[in-house]
Amino acid sequence: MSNHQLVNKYFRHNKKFPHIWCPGCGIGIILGNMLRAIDSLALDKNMIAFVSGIGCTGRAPVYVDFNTLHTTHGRALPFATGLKLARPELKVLVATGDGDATAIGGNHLIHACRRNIDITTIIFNNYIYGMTGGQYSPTTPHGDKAYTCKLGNIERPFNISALVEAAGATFVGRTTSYHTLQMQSIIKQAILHKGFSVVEIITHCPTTYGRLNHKGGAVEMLQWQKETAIDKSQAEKMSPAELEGRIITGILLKKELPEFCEQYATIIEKAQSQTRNHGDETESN
Ligand SMILES: Cc1ncc(C[n+]2csc(CCOP(=O)(O)OP(=O)(O)O)c2C)c(N)n1
Ligand code: SF4
Repeated sequence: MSNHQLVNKYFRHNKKFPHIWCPGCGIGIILGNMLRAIDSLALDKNMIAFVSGIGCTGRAPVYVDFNTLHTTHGRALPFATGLKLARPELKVLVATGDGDATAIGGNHLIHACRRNIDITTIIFNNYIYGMTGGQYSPTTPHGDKAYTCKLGNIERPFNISALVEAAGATFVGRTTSYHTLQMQSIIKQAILHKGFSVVEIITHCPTTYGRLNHKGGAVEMLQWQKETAIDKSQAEKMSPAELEGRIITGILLKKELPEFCEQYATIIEKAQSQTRNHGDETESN
């Protein structure tokens, strides 16, 4: 599909543009490739619900023509959980920044993982709070600068993919905004996975993180992603020392476990049959 066709088919181009993102921001690259993944799966737009919290990333659903929910900071997953339970036939997708997902929303993230609810969560990890001007987030690398740690971050960052795996996610993928074909492929497989799937995408915020850490502009930051990422299949042959500072990409985990909405449906059935049996007993007495 050409870019022109993609815009006409999926964007609310007549209503919601211009968008708020800075020139060179990685968020648009991710959104475009997410739409390409969805298009290649030939999913019905009306059967998709796209949910977000707040942040530059949180604006993504505003611009696209799905069922969309732009909610409160850190709370995309509780909204998405309620929606999925009420309408399990919908494909529910979540877009969330690293701050939204792992700081204010961290508790919701780990519990969604543990429940294995059939939601695909795409975490746009740009290592900083973009929207509010560059405060550090739980993924800001140790020693790097943000406006709230101008002399260098003394906290150790979360490894998002390891965190969600430990919390019980049944599909975990990681890629970068440079690796667009890999990104499409991982997002497709995450959407098709039955259970809680997380795709962590390392992306660039040239305006705050890039500027403060002298990373250059968007081109240099993409170049860094290209040089730093290493596919899982190659990484498996390397030593921990060789992997120091590298971003391991690919599908990091995929396993089948009972899904939350399906289990919830069996509980509803049990409760209803108990009520019916109890009613029968009462009538026969
Ligand atoms: C309850 C609440 N606390 C704080 C804020 C302010 N706030 C808005 S976006 C944001 C952080 C955004 O960073 P991130 O989630 O990493 O997304 P990005 O903007 O980088 O895409 C914060 C702290 C808010 N809107 N609501
Ligand atoms: S502040 Fe950063 S994350 Fe937000 S739109 Fe600008 S470049 Fe993108």
